[in-house]
Amino acid sequence: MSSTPTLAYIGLGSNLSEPLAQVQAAIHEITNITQINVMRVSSLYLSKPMGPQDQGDYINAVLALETSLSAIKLLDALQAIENEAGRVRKENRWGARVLDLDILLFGAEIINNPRLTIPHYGIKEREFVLTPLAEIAPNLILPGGESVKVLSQDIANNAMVKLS
Ligand code: ROI
Repeated sequence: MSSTPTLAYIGLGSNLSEPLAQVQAAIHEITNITQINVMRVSSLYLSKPMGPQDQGDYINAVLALETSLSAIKLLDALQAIENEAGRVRKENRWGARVLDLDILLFGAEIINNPRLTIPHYGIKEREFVLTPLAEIAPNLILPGGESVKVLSQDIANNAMVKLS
């Protein structure tokens, strides 16, 4: 018996230890997971840090995947990739990080538990999430009814650069 896979969106970010290579390697690792089919990958973007400014610029991207995993199992798989990359959990919430993999959306699910808040609380306010998300899913409507394309057109511009 196989159930319908869930379409999920993942935000990727890094500003330590060769951020570009970190994000590219993470995309590769996610693609290699048996229960995951990566459907679309956005361009990579160079973004100014949100939060304290005494940290390097970030590489950000968003990808769309289909998976038979539950949201928590997907989180486990993504955290294993973060840990492998040398991510130290407990590190400053607003500080530099080797690799951040956030589940932005998981189908139409709304999840609020200590490990997982979905939709991700930052989607609507973060240019480095909205712009790549709108690139790969312009017609997406958030569970709250907002259009990703409209949100991305309205978000304040913070000198983000699209690479390649
Ligand atoms: N700033 C940018 N530009 N990109 C990120 O991925 C990012 N991630 C974070 C904080 C520290 C909020 N700032 C960020 O966790």
